[in-house]
Amino acid sequence: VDMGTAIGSVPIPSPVLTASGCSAFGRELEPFVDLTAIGAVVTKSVQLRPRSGRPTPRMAETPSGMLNSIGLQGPGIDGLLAEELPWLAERGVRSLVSIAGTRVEDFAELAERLRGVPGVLGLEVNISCPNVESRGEVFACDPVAASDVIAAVRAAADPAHPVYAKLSPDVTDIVSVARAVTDAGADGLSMINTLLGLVIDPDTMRPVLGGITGGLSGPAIRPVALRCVWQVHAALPQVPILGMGGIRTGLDALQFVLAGASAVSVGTAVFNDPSALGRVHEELAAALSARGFASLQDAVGHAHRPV
Ligand code: RRO
Repeated sequence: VDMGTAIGSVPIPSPVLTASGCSAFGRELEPFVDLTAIGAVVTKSVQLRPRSGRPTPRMAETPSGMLNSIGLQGPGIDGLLAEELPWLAERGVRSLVSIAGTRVEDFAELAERLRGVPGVLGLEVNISCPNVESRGEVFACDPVAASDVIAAVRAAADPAHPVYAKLSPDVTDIVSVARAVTDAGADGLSMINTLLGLVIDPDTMRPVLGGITGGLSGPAIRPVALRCVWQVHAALPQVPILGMGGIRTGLDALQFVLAGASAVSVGTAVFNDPSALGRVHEELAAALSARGFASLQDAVGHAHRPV
C-alpha cells in the first residue's frame, strides 16, 4: 500500500504524525520511534515568550480520556528556534510547528520568525486551546476572529509553508469556521483540539485540576472528532484534513481516513504506549491492504461515496 500523503502540497512518507502537546518537541519519543519515518513531529504550541502555564495539578485521568490544563507551558519562540528545531533538523525529522498567541499580531510575528527555518514543513495555527484566560481568546469559536488570524499568518508565513488551522469542537457549526479559515487562506485543517471538560474529586469535593476546567482528549472524543472531519469533508472536499482525537489503533485511523482525513495525529495514546505511532502506521497499512486499497489516497473520504 502506498502510504504517501501530503501536508498542503508538501509530500510526506507516512500519514501518521504526533499530536501537538503530546510529545513536546520529540525528544522523549526518540528512544521508541524512528522520528524520521513518521509523517512529522507536531510540536507543542509555542508563543512569543516563555510561559510556565497553569497551576498544578494539570492532568487528570477519566475512564475514557484525559483532561489537561497545561496552559501553554513552553520555551517561547527564541527557545524553540535555538534548541528544539535544530535538534529535530539535525536528525532529519520533519516538524509541523504549532503556534499560539493572544493577538492576531502575535501569530503573524511567530509565522514570520519561522520563515526558512530548516526542517520546518509547515505551521499548525492553534486558535483553539481551551486553557486560556477567557473564551474570547479562543479565536476558533468565532469565524471572523479565526479568519483574521489565518489571513495574517498566511500573509506573514514562508510561502513554502502550508498553514493548517487547528479547530475546536466547542462550536455549534464547525463547517462555518472551516469555510471562513479556508477562505482566509488556510491550506488545510487540523481537527480537533480538546473538548472543554471538568473533573471533580469526590473526596475533596473540589475540581481536580488547579485550573478547574481542562481539555478532554483520548477515546472519549473520538466520535466527536470523526463527526467534525465528516462534516467538513462533506462541505469542503478539496481541503486537506489532519484528523485527530482519540486515535489509538490502525482501525481508529482508518475511520478518520474514510471520513476524509489525508493524515492523522496520534496524541493521548502515546502516554500509555510510546510506540503507538509506528504501530498505527503499520496497522493502518494492513487495514487498507485488507480492504483492497492500493493507496491511502484512494481511501480518503471513501465513506462518503454511495455503496
Ligand atoms: O497547553 C494547553 O493547555 C493546551 C493547548 Br495549548 C491546547 O491547544 N489544547 C489543550 O488541550 N491544552
